[in-house]
Amino acid sequence: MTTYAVGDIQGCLKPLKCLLAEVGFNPSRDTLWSVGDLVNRGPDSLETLRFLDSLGDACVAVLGNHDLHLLAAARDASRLRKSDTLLAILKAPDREQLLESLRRRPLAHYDPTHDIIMTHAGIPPIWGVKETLARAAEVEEVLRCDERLPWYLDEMYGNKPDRWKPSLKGTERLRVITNYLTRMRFCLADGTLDLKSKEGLGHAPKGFAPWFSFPRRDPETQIVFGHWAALEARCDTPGVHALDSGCVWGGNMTLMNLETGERHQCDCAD
Ligand SMILES: [Mn+2]
Repeated sequence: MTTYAVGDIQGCLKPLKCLLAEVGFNPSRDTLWSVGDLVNRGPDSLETLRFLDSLGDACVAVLGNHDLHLLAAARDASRLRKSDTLLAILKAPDREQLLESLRRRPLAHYDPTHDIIMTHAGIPPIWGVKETLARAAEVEEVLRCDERLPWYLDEMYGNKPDRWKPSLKGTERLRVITNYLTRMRFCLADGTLDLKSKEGLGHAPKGFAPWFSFPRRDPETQIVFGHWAALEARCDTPGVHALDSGCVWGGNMTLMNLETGERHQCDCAD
């Protein structure tokens, strides 16, 4: 009965399986959390989705920006970029099944037993756990709605608005929630986002700081996140666990035992 969390997989199925074998992961007993970005850029995105689906309830994955991009590319293939490695999924005989399962995954997952919350990019300093889950649920509802999903996938891209306000409505509201939970790195104390810089801690735009450097609304609750490969899975803020060690960029994949905090890394090439 162990819960493990893994960093961004991005289609790197081999190192994932290597880590699961190393810890003796058993889906009938253990649970695997994934911080999202299950697919893209790596070699085995299709098989990664099939594998995670095969784990059923033993896998809890939140959506990352690449997962949302896959949903958008499935609706309109002209959105595919040169660097995307999503075609095999789009051509797969089971694509509808895989996409259905993906769009039902959450943007935030909270486990009260462990008092740990997981999102792909993190939690802005202006939100506690309760608000994060409520805002995530607004986007999740749209992703699961046949009528509204195509509309939102058309409207989702963009960096504006760059700050949450409770009065936001429609596209602006959903987009800023999505950006906080799936794309954030640097922000201001009031939640204003900078979505341009992708570098490490030393490269904060003037006046900005990493989202986890601000006081937290729920300091007791631990946070698990990925997305920021330049951190190399290191974060000095107590209770905040960075798990993306840039496997798809030639780095390691990181798996963490959420009960003991023990970390395992695998760099086996695909
Ligand atoms: Mn990401």
